[in-house]
Amino acid sequence: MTLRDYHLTLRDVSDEQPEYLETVFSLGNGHFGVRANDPISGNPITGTLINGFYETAPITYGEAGIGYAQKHQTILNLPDLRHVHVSTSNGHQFTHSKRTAVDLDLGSGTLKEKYVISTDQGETVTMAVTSVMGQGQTSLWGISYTFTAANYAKGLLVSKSIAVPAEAEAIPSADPRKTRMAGLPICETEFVTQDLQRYHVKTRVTKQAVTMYLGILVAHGQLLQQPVDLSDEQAHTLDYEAYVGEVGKHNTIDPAAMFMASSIAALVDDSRDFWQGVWNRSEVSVDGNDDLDLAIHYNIFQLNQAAGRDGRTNIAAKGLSGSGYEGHYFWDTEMYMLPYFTYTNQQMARQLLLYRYQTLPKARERARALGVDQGALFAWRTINGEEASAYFPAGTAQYHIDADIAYAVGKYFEITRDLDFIIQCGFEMVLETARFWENFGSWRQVGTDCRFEFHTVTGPDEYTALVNNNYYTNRLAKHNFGLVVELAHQMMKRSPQLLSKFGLSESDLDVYQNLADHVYLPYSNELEINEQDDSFLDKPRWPAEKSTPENFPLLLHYHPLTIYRYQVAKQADTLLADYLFPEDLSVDQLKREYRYYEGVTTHDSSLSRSIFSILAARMGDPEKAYRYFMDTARMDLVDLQKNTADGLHLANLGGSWLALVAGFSGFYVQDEVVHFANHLPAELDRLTYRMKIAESVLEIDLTADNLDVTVISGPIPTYGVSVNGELISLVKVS
Ligand code: IFM
Repeated sequence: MTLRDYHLTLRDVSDEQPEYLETVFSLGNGHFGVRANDPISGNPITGTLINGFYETAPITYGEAGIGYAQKHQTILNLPDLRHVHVSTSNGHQFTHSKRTAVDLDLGSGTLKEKYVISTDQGETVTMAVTSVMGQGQTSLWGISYTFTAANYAKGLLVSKSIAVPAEAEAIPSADPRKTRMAGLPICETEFVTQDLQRYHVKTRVTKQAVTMYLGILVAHGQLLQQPVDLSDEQAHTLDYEAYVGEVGKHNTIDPAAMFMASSIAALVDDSRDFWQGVWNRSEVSVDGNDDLDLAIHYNIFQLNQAAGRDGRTNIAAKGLSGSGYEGHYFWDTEMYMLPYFTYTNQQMARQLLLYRYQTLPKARERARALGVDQGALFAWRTINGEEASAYFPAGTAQYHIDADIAYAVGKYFEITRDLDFIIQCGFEMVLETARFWENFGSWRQVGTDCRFEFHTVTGPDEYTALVNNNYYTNRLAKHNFGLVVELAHQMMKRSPQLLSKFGLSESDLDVYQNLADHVYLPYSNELEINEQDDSFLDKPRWPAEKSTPENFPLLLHYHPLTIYRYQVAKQADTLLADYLFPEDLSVDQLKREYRYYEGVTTHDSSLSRSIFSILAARMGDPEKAYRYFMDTARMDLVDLQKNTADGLHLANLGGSWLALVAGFSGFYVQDEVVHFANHLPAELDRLTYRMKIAESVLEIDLTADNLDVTVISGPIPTYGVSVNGELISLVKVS
């Protein structure tokens, strides 16, 4: 597969609304993100977002309850680094600007934009802007402005300072997906030299601190000190670099010296190296629809921009592209985004799991707050590990997050066999979550059937809350129990003593196996499908008269109690479990379930369509799979959910990769066999992609009547590989 050149331009996006463009063309490097704000008009609300840099404030409840989450956590909007002041030599400010071209190079991570800028008096010049994130050195970001004459060709004065966020009033919104306004941080700006500004940001409550430096690298034609004459027909360029990170204490970095030794060109090289690594590991090529091909590259690009790489941060629901959902991490990571890393970049997958591990003490505290004296409950939405969801019916009640995390640990181990990680961190997470399930569930005798049940729970479908025996939750809890036993046996192969390190004996494993064997999974004999929960199928369907397009998304138009009383799903729920455990049901049952649940699902959540695409492919309806895939792959580029302005839908971006891999090429791993099946839709001529399993990089190549798997680097794998149900032998190509 040849690595091609991919660029996202203004032509490829659906909308020119500024906030939308800021999101779509945002840059990030896992540590911080810079929205593509217009450098002239700026934007008081959003500028720079640092992963995990947040403020807290008490949650004020009208009617509080024991164990409710106590504090909001909100990612902070930090100064806009892109802002630039431009004026004529006689003091006319350039305050109007129009973005005329944008080009995001997915191979080098470089964003190039063109603006026509003008004054109230009509003087006009053009401004070309190039910006790039440091990817090796993730504290760095660089920007370059080049001015050329249009109808104005005389003196131009340019200056730049870090634009402090305005004291914006909180804009009350009934949209729970939007962020709230956190208290502004304490900011101090100082000029170290004329060419170097330092900006200290300290949060008042969380006591986090960051130092931002902005330094000028190159100013051709002394634009900085005195007006430059544009009439000589030369372009005049100013290069700046910013440092965003902690300076002091343990970090002796000297940004001034670093800037001196640096250049925009060096940053572009550093960024290109990083992206070449990403594409080498995870290149995808979709022949037959160029828009889709570009979209999937864009999605992979944004996943890599968003993911915290340091083991202390994670992937926010909106990544670093916007402050929607307050910069919180959800189950989205483990179930939708992590798989891309688990199967292409295991080092990153490990870092993301490490973040969860370091929140385990808080998860234990949370379990205690819920009256459970053993085990751990991870927060539904959080930055620092504490629960930040103020609405428990669709927050803490989604305790499936515990089993989602355990599932992700299991998948990581299945592919890496990284037993050290399991011994050091992974097993503890799996065991502590299983202990929570053990204590939160209850035994019930029904006739001769003795079953372990979970009551008062919310599954992934947020339009159905506080029910009994949500199928997805129970299925994942069952898996969580089984995983304790499986991983314990793996550890015992290394040393039988390891069990006692976790306070376990072999008879405890029997207890977990027994729980796994008895978790109740609701099934409707009448419809011959898995039931979403004990009561879902008994409710009336959502009324037809409330189903016209202006009623959606339902969450913005109806009180939760209106929605909860109906048989209506926001997103894939039981079907999500079907996708995770393909061995559980026949294709016929899958078809029945799909037909049923598709009829009651609104897809108001961006986490839904990718799963419907995968399952349609698996059940032999590639046309439908393709239709859902189109929506999933291009969701933010066409602003399908109408809120891309608040940030990208990261879970969906991960889901679009899954739809290609787990859907069109039928990928799943079970019992040390990697399965593929050809479900390529007729609309596509060919799909090729790379993934890494254990130490081998595989290339998978599908056309209408063929599916090839080859090893392109690393050893021939020891695990089995099956294509369309038959085990094959792999060959290595050089
Ligand atoms: O985690 C999701 C949830 O499943 C649906 N609402 C939005 C959350 C954040 O993406």
